[in-house]
Amino acid sequence: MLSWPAPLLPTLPGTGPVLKVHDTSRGEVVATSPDRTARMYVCGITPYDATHLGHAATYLAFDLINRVWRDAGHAVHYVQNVTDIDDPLLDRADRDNEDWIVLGMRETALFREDMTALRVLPPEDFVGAVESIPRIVAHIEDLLDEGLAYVLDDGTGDIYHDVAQAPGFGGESGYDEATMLRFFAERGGDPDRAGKRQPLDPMLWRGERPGEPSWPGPKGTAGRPGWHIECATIALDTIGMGFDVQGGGSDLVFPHHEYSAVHAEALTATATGVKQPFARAYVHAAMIGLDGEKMSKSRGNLVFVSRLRGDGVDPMAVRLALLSGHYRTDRAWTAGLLKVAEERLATWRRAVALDAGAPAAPLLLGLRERLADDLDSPGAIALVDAWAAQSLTGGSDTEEGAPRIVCDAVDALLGVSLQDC
Ligand code: 5CA
Ligand code: ZN
Repeated sequence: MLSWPAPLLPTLPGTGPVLKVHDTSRGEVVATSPDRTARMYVCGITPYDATHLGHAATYLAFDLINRVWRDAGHAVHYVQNVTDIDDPLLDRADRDNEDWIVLGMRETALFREDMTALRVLPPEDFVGAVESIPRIVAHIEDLLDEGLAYVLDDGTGDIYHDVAQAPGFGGESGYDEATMLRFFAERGGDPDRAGKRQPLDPMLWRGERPGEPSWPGPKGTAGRPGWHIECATIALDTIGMGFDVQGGGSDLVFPHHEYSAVHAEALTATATGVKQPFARAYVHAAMIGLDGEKMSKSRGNLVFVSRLRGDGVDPMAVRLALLSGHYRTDRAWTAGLLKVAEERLATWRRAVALDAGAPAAPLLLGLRERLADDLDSPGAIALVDAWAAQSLTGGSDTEEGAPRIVCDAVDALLGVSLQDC
């Protein structure tokens, strides 16, 4: 589907260092080692409601990865999906007596607008689940042919992946079975369903149900795709196996990213005989909360990006507020956070409007170093604060033209446009 327009990305003098990020599967910060073109897949929205600040924070974290890689001289093949068919979409459309397709299209359009306003670099491939169904079906047929998937024997036509035959299962999350069972039950799985070979087998295909949309399915059946095979298929179709970063919020560590990896690894081993990891690193952004709870559509405790925009809040202040916390720290959204960000933005803008300021080169070095070190955005912001304070105070150690370079650096690396500089 249509992506969104790219913001201008200023070119900076020199190049940045190698990016290190935290990989969930190894449980440590690791150096990324992309080819000339880095490859990243980030799990996209389920468009049944507007983009809230939790979604935004997650996409901003991966936007920093994109920016740091580009600054290090890489091209970036960035892919994001849209889960434009799934239970929540149908439930919401039903509740509001609305067409689920129109609901999905409207919320996806609003998401594009929010991402554009937040200056998030767009994915090269922005791919919907529905448009991917023929390829998802082909993949499920491959798994059935190899005896790695099975049709449930209860007349529903539902198809499951037999995880007992998936040797890499558990490798992404590192969770033990009890933890997997708990998250599986909490996050849309069906451990207790009768007729499954193992409680942790995930659904690949849901057979046609009355009143639900359906498409031609594996082996001449009808129905709709499961969630994990959607992301496995879209990633395989666009950037293939062994890509550099698989991303999403920490709520996707299990089951979603575990199963996407297991599906893709089984498919590739079947097709090529070679066992290959799905991604080189699994990167997870922490949860944004409000009033002590995770911000989520199902809890209804949401602050929407579009609502803040509608209230006249500068999207660059929203961006700065979200980046003022580290992406791996669960944190709360507060009005105070936004106020601090608005003040900071005003200070930075005053500083970059000067003709001369504190030297730019040490700041650029510091910014690059902080962001390449597991996306230390709070550390990077503190450096710009110090530079702005020093520049606004004046003094002898000022450099003609430094504010211009800092303006570009803050734009290119943090994605914060300071305008008119
Ligand atoms: N469509 C699936 C992924 S394939 C999905 O999880 N959609 S979503 O709309 O629920 O979430 C979109 C992205 O935002 C996911 O990466 C999710 O992990 C992340 N996310 C959801 N809630 C929060 C939150 N409160 N804080 C941070 N990130 C969040
Ligand atoms: Zn996904």
